[in-house]
This record gives sequence, C-alpha cells and structure tokens, in this order.
Amino acid sequence: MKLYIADQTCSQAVQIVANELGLTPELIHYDVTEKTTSNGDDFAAVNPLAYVPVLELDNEDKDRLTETIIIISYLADQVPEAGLIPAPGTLERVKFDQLLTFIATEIAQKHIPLMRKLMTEYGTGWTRAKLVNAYAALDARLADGRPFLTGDFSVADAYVWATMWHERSGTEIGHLKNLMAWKARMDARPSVRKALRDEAEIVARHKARQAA
Ligand SMILES: N[C@@H](CCC(=O)N[C@@H](CS)C(=O)NCC(=O)O)C(=O)O
Repeated sequence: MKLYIADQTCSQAVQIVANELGLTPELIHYDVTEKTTSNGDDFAAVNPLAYVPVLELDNEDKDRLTETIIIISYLADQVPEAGLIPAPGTLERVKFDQLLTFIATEIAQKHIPLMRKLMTEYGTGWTRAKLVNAYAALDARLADGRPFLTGDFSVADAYVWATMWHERSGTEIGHLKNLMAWKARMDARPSVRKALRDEAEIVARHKARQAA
C-alpha cells in the first residue's frame, strides 16, 4: 500500500492507525505549498481534490481511498482482532461512526479556515466557540476516568490527536483537564511517536530532493 501524507496534518491519523496495526504502507509526502510529491508522483492525478490522506491499495485496480474516516475505518476493519473499531453492522459501530463524523465536521474541518485566517472577526469567534464546545464534549467522555475516548484505544483517538490544531487555530482549551491528560497519554504512545519520526524523515528527504 502507498500512503500519501502531508506535514502535520490529518494524515497522521492514518499513520498512527497503520502503526497500531503493524501495517507498513510506503509513505509518500505531498508538499501542499509546492504541490510536489517525494516520489515524483503527480498528486493532481492521485487525488484531483488535492488533499491527503490518500491510501493506494495493493489490489489489481490499485484503488485509491480518500477521506480520513474511510481510510482509518478500512484499515481497522482489516484487522478486527486488534479491536480498534467496533464490528460493522452493529449499533456500537453506528455510534462510533457518529463520533468519527463529529470529529471530522465539528473539529478537523472547523480548524482549517481559522488556521488559514480566512474568517471575519465574527466568524473567528463563532468557530472557536464551536470548537471549544466540541472539545468539551470529548473532555466529558473522559470524565469517568476512561483512558481513551471510547474506553480502550481506538481509531477515534488517532483522529482527534492528529487534528489537535487548537494552538494553530487560536482556540483555548487548556482548561479541559481530562482532554489534556488524554493528549499527554497519546503523545507518549509508541505508534504516535513513530508516526512523527517517520513523517519528519520523509519531509526532510523530500526537502533535500527539492533543494538538489
Ligand atoms: N475530507 C477530507 C479532507 C482532508 C483534508 O482537509 N486534508 C488537508 C490536510 S488535513 C489537506 O490535504 N489539505 C491540502 C491543502 O490545503 O492544500 C478528509 O476528511 O480526509
């Protein structure tokens, strides 16, 4: 498999999930500014919508999956014994998908216009308040002392961690103590540390190639 990633973005969620499952997709870095890839692939052809993550499968058609939710769920479903996601077709899975959709729409995509400074002052305040409410809902989940968002570690933890862009979007959530303690646990997790190391390595290789 090939996994297209970008520096410090939601593609880290896929890297973390792959690491948790012991999968080793070939990593390809997409430079969102220069629009180049670390292996020379034309990213406009890889994903005409021009965003990561993209997972290219090893099947005959070399299908390419996009959308973070879909990719992390697909990978977790390949290794059900790892328990990173509830079984498809169950109510538990529906509730889990509800959580993933919430993360994508109420957290990940809310940060992006703030980080890119695309909003009016009113819109900035409104969106930051939405984000604080969304993070507060995650904090409340953790209030019963569970270590991760749905109990044991799941793909939802990987997704939230990979999109904790509150500092970059100017969203103050330091008061959410359960969430901050969860983040510290996630920061120390080997799959997360490996994702950061692998990302730094491929970004450096790509930069060196561009400079040559
Ligand atoms: N709907 C997509 C959106 C993915 C997305 O927003 N990707 C960002 C990084 S987190 C990206 O690649 N942006 C490229 C750009 O801004 O040029 C998903 O949920 O996976």
